[in-house]
Amino acid sequence: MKKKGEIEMETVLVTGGAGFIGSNLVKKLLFEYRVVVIDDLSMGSLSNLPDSPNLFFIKGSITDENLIVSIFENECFSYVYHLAAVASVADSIERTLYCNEVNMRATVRLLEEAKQQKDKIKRFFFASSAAVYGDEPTVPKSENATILPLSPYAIDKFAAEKYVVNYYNLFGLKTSCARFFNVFGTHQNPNSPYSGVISIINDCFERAEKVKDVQFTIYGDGYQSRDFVYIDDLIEAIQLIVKSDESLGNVYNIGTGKETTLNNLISIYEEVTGAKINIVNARERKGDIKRSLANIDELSKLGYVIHETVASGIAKYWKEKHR
Ligand code: NAD
Ligand code: UD2
Repeated sequence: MKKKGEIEMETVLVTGGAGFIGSNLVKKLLFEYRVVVIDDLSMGSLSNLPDSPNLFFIKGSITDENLIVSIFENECFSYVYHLAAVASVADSIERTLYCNEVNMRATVRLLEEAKQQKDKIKRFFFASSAAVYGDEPTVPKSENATILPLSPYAIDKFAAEKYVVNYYNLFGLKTSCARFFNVFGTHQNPNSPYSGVISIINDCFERAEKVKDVQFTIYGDGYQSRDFVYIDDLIEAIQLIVKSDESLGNVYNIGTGKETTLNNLISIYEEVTGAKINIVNARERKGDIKRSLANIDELSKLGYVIHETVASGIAKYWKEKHR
C-alpha cells in the first residue's frame, strides 16, 4: 500500500524478461520501476532474474490470449518492452506455424491490448532483428536498406515491425522498434548450436580451464564478420529510444558500426584468457551471411554513445564470471 506522500512507482511490462536480453533489461529497470515479466521459460530461466520486491513474474505464453487480456486488465503500464520470441532461425524453419503464432500474431495481440491503454503507455518497444536484411551484400546497413528476409523468423520480425509502426500511425499508440545486430554478454545461453557465437566461444574457453583439447568449429574460413554489440550498450540504446520523442513510430539499428571476424574473436579470447583452444574449420553454414555491419547514424542522432568495443566487452563478460 502507498504511504501518505509516497510516490507510487510506475509499472512496466517486459515480455521474454527471463531471457538473455530481457533479464539484463529487467535488472536495469528495477532501479526505477515495478516490473512485470511474462515468460514461458522455453529458453529463459528464473535464475537469470534478481530477487526483488518490485519484480512480478508470470510464467506463461504471450500466445495465451486470456492471460494477456487479464494482465492488461489488472495492470496499468507506463512502458511495454516486447522481447519474447522464438529467437532461432532454425526453429522457425522447423516450427514455422508455431513461431508465426509467437513472433508475429502474439505481437498483434499485445498491440491490441496496449491500444486500450494508449493514453497511459509512454512507449511500446519491439525487439526486431538485423535478420530482416538477409544476405543482400551491401554494408553497412542503414534502416532504409533493402529488406530481404530469408527465414520465417526474419519474415515474422519484419511483419511484426510493420504492425508496431502501424499502431502508432493508425491509432496513436506510442511505439518504436529496434533491429538488434549480434548481441553478447552475461546470461546468453551457449547450449544450442544456434546460440550466439560469442557465448559458444566463451563456453569453450571456460571448459578449456578444466579439460584439455577443447574444440571450437568455425563454419567457413573465419573471415565472416558481424557487428557484435555488448549487452550493456544495447540496454542503454533501448532506453534512449523509449525516452526520445523523435523515435516515435521509427525503427533503429542497434549495433556498433564496427565489424569483427570470427578469427579476430578467437584472438581476442586468447589475449583475454591467456589460453588456447583447438580450432577446426568446417563447411560454411547454409544461408550464412559473409558480412553484417550496422549503420548507426540514426541512433547516434538520439545521443547513442558506445562504451564497449568487442574486446572490452569480452573482457568484461569473461571477468564477470572469473573474478
Ligand atoms: P532469448 O531466447 O534468451 O529470450 C527470449 C525469451 O522469450 C526467452 O526467455 C523465452 O523463454 C521467451 N519466450 C519465447 N517464447 C515465448 C512465449 N511464447 N511466451 C512467453 N515468453 C516466450 O533470446 P534473446 O537473445 O534475449 O532475444 C530477445 C529478443 O531480441 C528476441 O525478440 C530476439 O528475436 C531479439 N534479438 C536478439 C538478438 C541477439 O543477438 N541475441 C539479435 C536480434 C534480435
Ligand atoms: C544471427 C542470429 C540468427 C539470425 C541471423 C540472421 C543469433 C544467435 N543468431 O545469426 O538467429 O537472426 O543472425 O542474420 O542471434 N559460427 C561458427 N561456429 C559456431 C557458431 C557460429 O563458425 O559454433 C559462425 C556462424 O556460422 C556465423 C557466425 O559465427 O557465420 C555468427 O553466428 P551467430 O549464430 O552468432 O550469428 P548470425 O549472425 O550468423
